[in-house]
Amino acid sequence: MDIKTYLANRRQLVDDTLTQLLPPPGNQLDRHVESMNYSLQAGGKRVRPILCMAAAEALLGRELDPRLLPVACALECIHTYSLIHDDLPAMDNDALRRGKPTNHTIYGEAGAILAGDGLLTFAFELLSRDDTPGLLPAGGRLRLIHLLAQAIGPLGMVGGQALDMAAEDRPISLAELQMIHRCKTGALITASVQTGAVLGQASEAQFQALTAYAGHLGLAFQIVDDLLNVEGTPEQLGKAAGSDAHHRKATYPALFGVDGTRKLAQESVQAAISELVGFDRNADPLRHLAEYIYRRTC
Ligand code: GRG
Repeated sequence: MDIKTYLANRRQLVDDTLTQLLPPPGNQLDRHVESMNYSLQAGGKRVRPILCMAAAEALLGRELDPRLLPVACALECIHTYSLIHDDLPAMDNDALRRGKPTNHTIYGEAGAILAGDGLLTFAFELLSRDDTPGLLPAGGRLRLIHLLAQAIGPLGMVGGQALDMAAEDRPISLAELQMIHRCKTGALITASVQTGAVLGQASEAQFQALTAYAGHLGLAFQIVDDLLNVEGTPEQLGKAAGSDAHHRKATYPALFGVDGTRKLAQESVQAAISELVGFDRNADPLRHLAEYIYRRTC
């Protein structure tokens, strides 16, 4: 399969659906909705919604059911909220994201906090909309909401961010680094695949295999992110390179060197793909996505 065409097609579907789903302009809340939309449409790769769709396709076949799209888009809303808040002066204090001024530099700090809050809450509105009868068995929506809330809450993404902030400017162990990554980045990636698995009505064994795939993939994603921070150009990254070293952050390249880190990323990708051994050709997008994440340059 041609992964580039697949990704471009899925990305377009996410972009179009997000535009349709966001509240329409035309009232006093325009500026708030504009600030949410500014970051949502700033050129993200849409990795999380695409993982959700690809996991569902691995189970249901390659004809995408459009009823899945609002759930996939909810994942992108959550991801975008996390980036807006991560960039705030009280957190990473970044002026650029995806090559564009960060949300707070345009809409102010309060506007950016509210854009993040709006996106997070809107995601759960999308997830709980019960306008697609027959998409999920009874209790399926509640399971989706529970999975995601757990992944991004105090023991997931938010907790990981808190650990990361507390670890700044002090040496940390590999175990601490792994814990931060598993919570901060890995939990939402895993939940994206699990959401697709629930939508695809996975058996327990399939759910476990897809969860294991996502665990390895999340690790590869973070390791590659660390490598890009060392080796990427500002044009590729959409922000200044080398920020991890500048903030003296513990990273994989700092612990294992660039070559050792690349090898670890490759091993994680292979481990992810090997978890899919029980799946047929319908899981090819998931296999190619793992390779794509290893080779990505932004
Ligand atoms: C503020 C609650 C809160 C959480 C923030 C995810 C996160 C937690 C912060 C982002 C910090 C960061 C750069 C982590 C590395 C991995 C990562 C999430 C990269 C950005 O994701 P991509 O590459 O971004 O999917 P695009 O721009 O393509 O959407």
